[in-house]
Amino acid sequence: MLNYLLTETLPNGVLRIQLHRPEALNALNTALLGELADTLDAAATDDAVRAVVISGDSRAFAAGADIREMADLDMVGVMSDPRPQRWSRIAAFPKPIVAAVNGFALGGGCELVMHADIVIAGRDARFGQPEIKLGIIPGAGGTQRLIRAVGKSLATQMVLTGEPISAERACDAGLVSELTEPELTLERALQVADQIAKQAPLAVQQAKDVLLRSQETHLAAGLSYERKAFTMLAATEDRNEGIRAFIEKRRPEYKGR
Ligand code: DAK
Repeated sequence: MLNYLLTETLPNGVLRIQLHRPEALNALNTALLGELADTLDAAATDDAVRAVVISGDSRAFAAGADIREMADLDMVGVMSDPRPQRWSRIAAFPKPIVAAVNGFALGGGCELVMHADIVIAGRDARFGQPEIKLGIIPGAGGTQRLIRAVGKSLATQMVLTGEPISAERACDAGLVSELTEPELTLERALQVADQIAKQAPLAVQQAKDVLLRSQETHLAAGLSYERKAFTMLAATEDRNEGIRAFIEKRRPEYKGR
């Protein structure tokens, strides 16, 4: 049973996940993070799911890790904290995730945004890593992924001052791919996910994998990785179907094979 998430798999293959802990601005407590990791693990092997949309509500995507929960952890507690493992499972999810962000995306909330592959944000969204104001630093990839998303100077300013940036700034910097009016954020994210869900699933997963690889490797290794993935896809039925459908001027029917 899920206590902190609302989920629904739509007929088009899009799994909608809404973070639902409104009394704490969707702060990511350990239980919520566990539910999210479990839900994504199950979706990874569910052929009915081809893309995922994660949203919060109008006030917050997520205001970070649960600060009250963190208060009780000493160093030994942090060392045996189950949360890093849950974050790793979220990061390993092989299908595309679109984040629909309104309101606050702070700390772990901003880090969850950066675990998404595409970010659609309402003009009211605010992105920040305020951990420094609590005497800590980002703990779920915020230093490493933010610098790759927005560049060194802005990432350093955000992490060292803790001050959030506007949705517009986040879009200009590359953290967000599209801005919308706040009431349309989810709808637009669902549209983007629907477009992805219509593509050949194996090609989509390979593309995600290769794109992410670019953040971890140098160009020659990345290009070699891309070539191998491209070659492997030549063995799929969907690749033949996609090309045949183009030539026959019809819509492809992908089977994920
Ligand atoms: N944790 C727990 N409760 C939170 C919360 C949070 N992060 N953020 C908000 N809330 C709760 C508030 O306490 C309040 O609860 P009540 O007092 O009503 O019971 C309710 O949500 C509404 O919040 P406010 O009354 O504060 O609402 P405002 O509109 O006045 O202010 C705000 C909104 C977002 C500016 C403010 O709530 C705020 O500053 N929140 C804290 C933001 C923050 O500092 N976030 C970073 C947390 S540290 C790790 C991985 C990751 C992390 C750590 C470890 N490992 C893998 C080990 C991540 C760390 C963080 O994210």
